Amino acid sequence: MGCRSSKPFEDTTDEIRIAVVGRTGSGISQFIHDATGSYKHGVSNQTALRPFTTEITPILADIKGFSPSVKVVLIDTPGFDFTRGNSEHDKFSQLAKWVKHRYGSKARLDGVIYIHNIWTEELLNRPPLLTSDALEYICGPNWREKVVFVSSHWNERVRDDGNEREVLLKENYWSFMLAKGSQMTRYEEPERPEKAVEILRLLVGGLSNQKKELR
Ligand SMILES: Nc1nc2c(ncn2[C@@H]2O[C@H](COP(=O)(O)OP(=O)(O)O)[C@@H](O)[C@H]2O)c(=O)[nH]1
Ligand SMILES: [Mg+2]
Repeated sequence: MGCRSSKPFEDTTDEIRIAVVGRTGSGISQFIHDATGSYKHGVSNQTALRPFTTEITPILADIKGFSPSVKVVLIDTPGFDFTRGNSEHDKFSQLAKWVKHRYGSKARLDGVIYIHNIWTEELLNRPPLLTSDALEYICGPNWREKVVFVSSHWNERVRDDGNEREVLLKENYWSFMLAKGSQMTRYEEPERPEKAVEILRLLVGGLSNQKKELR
């Protein structure tokens, strides 16, 4: 993928940092729990009414199937909530500030996993994601190649089978991102560690080698 062959990271840490973002309740913390096998306390109770994750939290994890030399940090984030006026852009800005504050001004994020509950309709009515100064600032100019859009909650099928919703997202909200190298996949139900790791692999791929070469 382009992001691995282009300009090296200014940040020479061998840690691979991936932020997980999305709307509250979409399954951000659940995904981190499933990928890491820990962090159960970070996942909200299904019946919780309020946002459960209120702080940006890095989780250093041994990912099953990854070499022990690959250090992955998954960054849990409070969800955005369009109805309360805090959009994805506000949250991306907070994330960018947090990354620079925590890891230093030259620090980079290696990837962003954007989780979306397939049954919530709001993204279908929102303007497509085209730009993000904040993500560009922390992921670099080819930031779009480092973003994976992951639809979740497929197992909560209500009316239709969800396929049409996915197509609409592909053709609208996410189309520009896909054209510029972002990826899109499903996380069909929680407690699927293998699938969660497969999604991480979409981002990690050859990245660990690139990081080592820089040392
Ligand atoms: N049915 C179903 N429940 C899920 C899925 N992903 C997460 N959940 C549940 O939804 C609730 C909210 O998940 P959580 O990860 O805490 O949400 P977030 O961190 O605010 O995005 C938890 O009870 C999860 O177990 C999914 O794909 N399907
Ligand atoms: Mg959470």
